[in-house]
Amino acid sequence: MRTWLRCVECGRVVEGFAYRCPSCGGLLEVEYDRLEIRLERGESIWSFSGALPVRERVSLGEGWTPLVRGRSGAWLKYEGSNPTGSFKDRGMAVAVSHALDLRCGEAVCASTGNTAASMAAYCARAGLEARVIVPRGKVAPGKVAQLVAHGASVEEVDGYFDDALDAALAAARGGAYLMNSVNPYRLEGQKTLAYELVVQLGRAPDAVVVPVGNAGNISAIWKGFRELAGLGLVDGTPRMVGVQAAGAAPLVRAMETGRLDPVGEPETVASAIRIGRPVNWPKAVRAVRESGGTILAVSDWEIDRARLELARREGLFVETASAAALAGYRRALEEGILSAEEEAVLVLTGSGLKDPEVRLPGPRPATGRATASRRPPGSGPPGEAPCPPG
Ligand code: AN7
Repeated sequence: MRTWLRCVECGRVVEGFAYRCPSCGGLLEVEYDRLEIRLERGESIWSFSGALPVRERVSLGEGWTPLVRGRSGAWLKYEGSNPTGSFKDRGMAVAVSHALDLRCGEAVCASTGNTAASMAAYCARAGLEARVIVPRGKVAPGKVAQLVAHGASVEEVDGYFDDALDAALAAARGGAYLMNSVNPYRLEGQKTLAYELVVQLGRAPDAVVVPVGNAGNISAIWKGFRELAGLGLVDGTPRMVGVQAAGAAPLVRAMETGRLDPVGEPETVASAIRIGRPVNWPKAVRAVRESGGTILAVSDWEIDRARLELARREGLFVETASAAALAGYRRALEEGILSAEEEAVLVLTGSGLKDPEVRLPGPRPATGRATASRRPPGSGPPGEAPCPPG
């Protein structure tokens, strides 16, 4: 298999490794002369090695996570059962393998927690130095414990994820291998979620609903479906529905304007997606447009409530950001963006054990329901009680 990088903005082909297009600074994407995607069950993402651009194969058994039919009617893809408890392991297995291919000894990332936890574990496994940069006081405690346990060196910056990313980019210019999702190799690992869904369902779903922070995952999953469609392995492709927290939702406007106005001080209880300047926004906008999907913003109240609903009605304890998928699905049904007849998959991106503070939301605040009057009777969440009935 031969691979190269192509700029998603100007189309320039880049041989060798880069994080950005040398001509225009655009994001890069991995391309292949020949993709081989074996649509059958496997033990890890490496069952798709014919579509992964590396020689080394570092693995902790990532991927092949459960797909559970929810009582809500939607399918629940539970990424919390990856080795470090989030979807990041798919990408990290490939990116750490690539770092080994390149003989890099040190990896760096900025993170709201999960990228760092995953990187720390995979670097421990592969014998690489792990250096993580996180926003001070804004990382869930389970993720901090993972960093300490796996022996990563941790640097805290005052500010937000976006400030930490600037510091990580500087470290990468100094020669460290950058594990953030601006790295196109990492996203190759994450595209395997699309392949898995097609194996698990026997077809592509009608919609995939994904919590969005830096917008790498929604872009990666869409690339997976595009590849399957290009090979004639699926009949149709799903609409990609991204969900942001209302206090950190720059992509909602970017979809309309075609440019990104960063949110300077992003605020949300969903610390994993508290990101004001999503680096992959051009890829995400393309994924949503090509797929006929949308980006929604949901309130913190809706996220907290969805998290409880997942725990109490579905039996799945997910981290706060992951609950945005269900909150967004509910909103999409309310607004008529999706119908209950459509087959939707909610990507539950991480485990609740990382983020053990459980908030019991009170009555819906007046500002928490932008579309109350438009909700058809009976289509919304069950009742307005603080906790959904069990
Ligand atoms: C649970 O770990 O950005 O849109 O630094 O941890 O691909 O960024 C985490 C992101 C969703 C959003 N759900 O994914 C990080 C980080 C969970 C997450 C997202 C994250 P992207």
